Amino acid sequence: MSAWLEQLKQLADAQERLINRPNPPVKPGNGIYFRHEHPVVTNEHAPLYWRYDLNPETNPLLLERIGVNAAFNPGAIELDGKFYLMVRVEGADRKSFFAVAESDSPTEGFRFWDYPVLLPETEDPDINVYDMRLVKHEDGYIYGLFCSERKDPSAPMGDTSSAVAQGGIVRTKDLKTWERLPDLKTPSPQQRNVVLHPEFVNGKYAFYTRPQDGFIDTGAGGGIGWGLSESMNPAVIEEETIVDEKVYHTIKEVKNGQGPAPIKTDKGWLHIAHGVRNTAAGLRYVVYAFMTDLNEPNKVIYSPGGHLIAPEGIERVGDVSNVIFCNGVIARDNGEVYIYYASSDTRCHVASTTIDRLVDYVTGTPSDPLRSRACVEQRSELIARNLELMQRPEYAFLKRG
Ligand code: M1P
Repeated sequence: MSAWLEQLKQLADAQERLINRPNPPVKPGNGIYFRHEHPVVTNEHAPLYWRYDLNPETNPLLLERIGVNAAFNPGAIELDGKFYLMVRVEGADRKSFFAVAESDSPTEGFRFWDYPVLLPETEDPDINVYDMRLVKHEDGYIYGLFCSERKDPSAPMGDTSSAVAQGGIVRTKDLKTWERLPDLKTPSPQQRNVVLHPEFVNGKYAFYTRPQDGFIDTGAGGGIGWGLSESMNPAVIEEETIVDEKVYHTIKEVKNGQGPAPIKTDKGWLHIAHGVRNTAAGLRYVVYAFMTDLNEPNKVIYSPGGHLIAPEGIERVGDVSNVIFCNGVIARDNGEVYIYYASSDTRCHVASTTIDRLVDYVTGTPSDPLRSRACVEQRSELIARNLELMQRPEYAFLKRG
């Protein structure tokens, strides 16, 4: 074997080890979910044939030609017993695109399909696309709701950063052939984190939105919004109301956004969302959960205080540090739930749990009492009940302060 092929084989072997490594849950966890030991997809999972010219005549030094910077914020879906992640892949050139990674297991072995998704464009082409939510709707289609970003046409000369975000929509039956629909129209000047509710509501398509005045700042907008549309082609929301608002001194003080489509449970619609607060080190993104009424999916009935998942260890560091973001979940018929989340806009992880555990978490966790003293009172009530229980001999192994 030539030295060139030898070097290529080394790259291929390293990638196979990465893709095939077991990814066990990290025990004992917190009872709500288990994180898994390794990221499920990273930029290193991108096939070598996406990145290298594999012809020794045109690439005699075996250089990486078109690099992949990151793989994060995946949408997720299970189809016929296989698990699919619609990964936001970001090239070294900063442009994001979508690519499907597939596995027989929900927690390991994800491998990208041969080609990334060649997303159809509208008449006004997207400059950047990201964060696709995959939603199996009762109308029979799988919808992909994503953020479409374009340069702000009203930006003053020299402003090369201002952008406009809108809710892009595609649909498919097989994740292979995609039909592009017009971008969602709402009363808000910008939209991100748009998600389709999986069922009709009053015979209409129902959307979770995130109205925002600016590209980063939500301004007077913000909160997880809600609106109905007669059709998906085009999808038009005349009236937007707020389902879950941003609140001072909480994990969603600056902004929040719906994650994947909510999961239907016996107790209500279970939502996974992200909340953002500001710190001296910049924005901090965490994932939280809440539940809405089965008949009125825009009415919050349970709102546990605090985060469900916050960045830990390596998750804290990346291109946009201190970020946990989730737009993909798989809830299986057997009650297992896989939460796919990304850390710091860099890599994809999975946490495993069950519907029962998440419902117990959402319905049994007290809501944020919004004041330090009230939080201490809330915690002290739990402590008092526990200290009583700890008098029992079977709790003798628990030490007191
Ligand atoms: O960089 C953190 C996240 O920022 C945006 O989320 P939001 O719209 O709530 O601010 C998105 O661009 C998301 O992709 C990104 O992970």
